[in-house]
Amino acid sequence: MGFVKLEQQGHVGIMTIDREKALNALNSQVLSDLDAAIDEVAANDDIYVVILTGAGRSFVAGADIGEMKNFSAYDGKQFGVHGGSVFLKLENMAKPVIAAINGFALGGGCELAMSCDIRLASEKAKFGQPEVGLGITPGFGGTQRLPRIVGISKAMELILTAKVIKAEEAKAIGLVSEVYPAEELMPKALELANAICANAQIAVKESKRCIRMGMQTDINTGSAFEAEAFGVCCGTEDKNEGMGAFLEKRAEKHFQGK
Ligand code: CO8
Repeated sequence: MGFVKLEQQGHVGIMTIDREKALNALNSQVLSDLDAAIDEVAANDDIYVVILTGAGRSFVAGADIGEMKNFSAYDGKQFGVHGGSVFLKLENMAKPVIAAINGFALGGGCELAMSCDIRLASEKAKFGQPEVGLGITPGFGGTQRLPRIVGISKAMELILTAKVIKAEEAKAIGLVSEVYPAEELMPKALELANAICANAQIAVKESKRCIRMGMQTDINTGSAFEAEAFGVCCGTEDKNEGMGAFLEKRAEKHFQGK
């Protein structure tokens, strides 16, 4: 995992894309390293929540233009399938993923951020889908996730103009939840991650699953997922602990993920 560093703070796993000299641009190797890192954090039961960030002044400045320049039509499709599958794996991971967007989130970088569950940005972050200016379409989910997140009109505007927007505008259109001064971004991301870690993890995972599945289906089917998840949680010891703490007027709770 040469281009993706992993560290753990408490129950929080921090994945850092680290290809600083190319502003963390995603080439095939970075995608494979990210894939392996996702497998590792997903398999680690001691990690409840994941933070994804970039090394240096960039989150991810896009897919690697040098690598893509010589792609044939076949190569382009394969690259799209590779990146798309890694991003789907991230999105579908049972545990929540917070993007701490420290700088450029362009093209594949914006698409990567959109595959995360919660997006926090530094004031220095910049967002955009510059692909049509390079003669290509977004290829790692931008045409699919951006309209789901910001609505069709804004997504069309951003993708068809290829314009780059600042963090505050990204917040105004709902692309990120919060914007912080650069030095506060990681402390705030950790604070948010730890707030999630403090809750019952089966309920956290079931909630994520319901939201993710619900966004792709009709309300009747989604409500059925939710009822099923609620039933799963009602059978857990954590539900007894959480409700017991409330009824006993006890502040501390000891969830065990069971
Ligand atoms: N790919 C490759 N190298 C890059 C990339 C990139 N996306 N972005 C930056 N770099 C490299 C630069 O080439 C430069 O390398 P070197 O020092 O060897 O010349 C180094 O990073 C530093 O970059 P700059 O000198 O340009 O730094 P600046 O601060 O002047 O500019 C920018 C920063 C504005 C971020 C600028 O680098 C830039 O515009 N980068 C490209 C942004 C972009 O267009 N991204 C979208 C790429 S397309 C894409 O992501 C498609 C995703 C889906 C593909 C699916 C295919 C199927």
